[in-house]
Amino acid sequence: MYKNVPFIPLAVIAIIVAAITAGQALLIDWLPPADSVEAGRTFTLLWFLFWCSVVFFVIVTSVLIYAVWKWRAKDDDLEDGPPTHGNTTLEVVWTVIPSLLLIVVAVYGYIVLERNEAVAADRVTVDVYAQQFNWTYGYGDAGIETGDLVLPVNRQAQLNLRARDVIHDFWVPQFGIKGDAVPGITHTIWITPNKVGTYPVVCAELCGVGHSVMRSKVTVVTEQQYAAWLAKSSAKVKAGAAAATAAAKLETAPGDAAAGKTVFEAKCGGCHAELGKKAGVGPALVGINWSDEQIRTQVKNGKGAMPGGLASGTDLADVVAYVQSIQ
Ligand code: HEC
Ligand SMILES: [Cu+2]
Repeated sequence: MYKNVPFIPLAVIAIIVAAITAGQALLIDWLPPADSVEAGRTFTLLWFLFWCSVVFFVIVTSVLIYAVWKWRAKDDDLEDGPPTHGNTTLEVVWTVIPSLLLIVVAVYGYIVLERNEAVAADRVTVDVYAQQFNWTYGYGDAGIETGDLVLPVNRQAQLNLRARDVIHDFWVPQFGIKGDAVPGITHTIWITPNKVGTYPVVCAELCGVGHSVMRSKVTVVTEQQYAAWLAKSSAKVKAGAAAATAAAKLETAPGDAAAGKTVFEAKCGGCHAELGKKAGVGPALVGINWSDEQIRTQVKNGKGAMPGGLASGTDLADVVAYVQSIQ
């Protein structure tokens, strides 16, 4: 039955096609190194699909090339070809094999997805905020907000992706996982980095003129380094909050009008003439009848031609007391 099959020319063509195809696959670095557990699984699935495709591509292409070359019509041959009837065995074979393969691929793909999305109990949870054109990372419980992501190695990270304006896409090529950040939706992805190092975070969704520079980095560190970083950062957050509270306390404490007069001369007198009693660049401040809070806000934020931030802390409390003293 196989007497008429031209095995040798087919084999020669197949070897050439296979060499070209496999060469393309092996000589070019198509994928980044798989530096997360999930990337390992996904990339292996990808290569499995790829090599299955190579096998069928080589078979089909070899037969096609041979047939086109061997049975091409002569120049003066205008006849229709002889009628042929289908080959039932062949048709059954080429239906059954792809069907089986499809089932294998579906099951394999399902297993990879199931494992990649299995949530670990000891995972680290980070809120990722995307905004034209930067990334911010929030470590909820610790109150930390950073511009660069820090993750412990060999521990699952759950990233809750959110967008503050338009659609963005969180992508670390080496982690093999991508996730859209969509306004109004929290989209969750899970990544288990398994190698210490620094990787780029890329926005993979065209999000505006600054899209190409919407990058930050993720640093994967050891569990001890992570704990130390977390402790240090949250201490900094607490110190910052304490300092802000202390400063706010100073600002709102009852001020000293005499000391405020000195501050006023130095900081305000240039625009509010005669120590605020006459109009200059700014209006006269006598008889405005503002509350302390209103004056404080005016000095902190400024308005129109008056710049903000001219006084803070005790100076601010004192200057407010001075303005009240000339009412
Ligand atoms: C660069 C000039 C300039 C300096 C310096 C300046 N002011 Fe003013 N200030 C203005 C102008 C102009 C306005 C009017 C702003 C507006 O309403 O558009 C104003 C408005 C005010 C008002 C509100 C008065 C009203 O009736 O609207 C207060 C209170 C005031 N200044 C307090 C101060 C104090 C206190 C300082 C010093 C810490 C200060 N200003 C420094 C220019 C200045
Ligand atoms: Cu973006």
